[in-house]
Amino acid sequence: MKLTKQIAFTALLAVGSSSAALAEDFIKGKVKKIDAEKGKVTIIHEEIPNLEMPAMTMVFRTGENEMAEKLEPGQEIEFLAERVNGKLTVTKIKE
Ligand SMILES: [Cu+2]
Repeated sequence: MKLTKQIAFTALLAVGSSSAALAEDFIKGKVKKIDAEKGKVTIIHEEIPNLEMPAMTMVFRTGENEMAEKLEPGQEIEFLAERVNGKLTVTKIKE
């Protein structure tokens, strides 16, 4: 009985920590500048562990142009970034 509870608890912990890791994949940033025509956005971002990048201000490509159209300078966002064809790209913005 005690062992069963222990296993169940460990399983819960495993589920909890994997979803926490997913949540952490979102990077906090602030939009500085948008160039919707070129599909580029300048973001003041926090550290990006999956890209091994420290906090900085830089230009990202946007996956889709509608994404850039929804952004405004000064907007605080949480986003996902990946290297797409060698270019750093915002792939998702948390709504
Ligand atoms: Cu950067």
